[in-house]
Amino acid sequence: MPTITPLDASFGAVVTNIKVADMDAAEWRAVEDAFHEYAALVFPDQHPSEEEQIAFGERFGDIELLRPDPTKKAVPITNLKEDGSLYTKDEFRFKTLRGNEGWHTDSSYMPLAAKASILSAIQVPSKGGETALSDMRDAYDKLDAETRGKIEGLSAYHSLYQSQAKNGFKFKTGEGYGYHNKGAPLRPLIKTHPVTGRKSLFIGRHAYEIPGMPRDEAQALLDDLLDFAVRPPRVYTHQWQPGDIMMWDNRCILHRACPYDHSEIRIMRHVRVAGEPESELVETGRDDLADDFQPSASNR
Ligand SMILES: O=C(O)CCC(=O)C(=O)O
Ligand SMILES: [Fe+2]
Repeated sequence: MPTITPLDASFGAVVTNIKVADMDAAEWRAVEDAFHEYAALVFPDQHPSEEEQIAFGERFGDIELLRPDPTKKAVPITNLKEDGSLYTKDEFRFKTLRGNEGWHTDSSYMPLAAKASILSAIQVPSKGGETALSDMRDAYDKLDAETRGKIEGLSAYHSLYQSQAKNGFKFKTGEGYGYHNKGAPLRPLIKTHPVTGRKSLFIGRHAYEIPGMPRDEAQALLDDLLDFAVRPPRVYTHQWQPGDIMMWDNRCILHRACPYDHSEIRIMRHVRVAGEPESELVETGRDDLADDFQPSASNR
């Protein structure tokens, strides 16, 4: 049976004495229970093949198909191009990688947000390039009563066009991955976990506008919440070794990639488990994208 060792944080555990590619029913039950309890799990020294990582993901639910190749269930998150060169700063994929360095939760800007993300390390730089996670359950628990009262019942629009534009990476017309042209998803700031019933803050870089509140006031509130949330003991920063797997529950954990020297190669593999429609599918609202976030003929 797996050995489950809690991290020195409000969440997360390291799981050893198990191969995720080869679990019996009892081991799988222990892993799934640990996922719900700890919300993030680290599995050192797994070296999964692409098929094994996908199969592990499929134990948790349907796999979300992602750009750049929506026929693939696993995507490389890497600065290495197929021709062996590295992405340079004007390229679209480079901007996606830099965007990942802001705290976020996956696919919150799509109508169906993600349930879990499973990342494995294939090649890591000599320093930097960690992945940091933060526990939004503990963040919610520790909010002062005034803030809690203030955000009760509020929702925010989530948009990737907006979060990338704010980083100076404005989409070009026809470019991009997201949903905003059909209306941004509107998601409550306080989320109740569909399995555990625990409440958490549902924020991050894609959240940007709160109906009924001036845009700058909403942004200031979201910034303050994020600043409060991503602090110890709610943060864990994973220093990757090739072969590690780390997974997190996107319904209650924020994550971000940490910077590294872009002249070094970093190759990760990502498998994303789709949210269950009962809990992660929301109506897309009628939000209008502000002019400074609109796609344009050229990016700046
Ligand atoms: O590259 C990383 O460390 C994290 C990338 C990311 O945002 C993700 O896997 O969803
Ligand atoms: Fe991500």
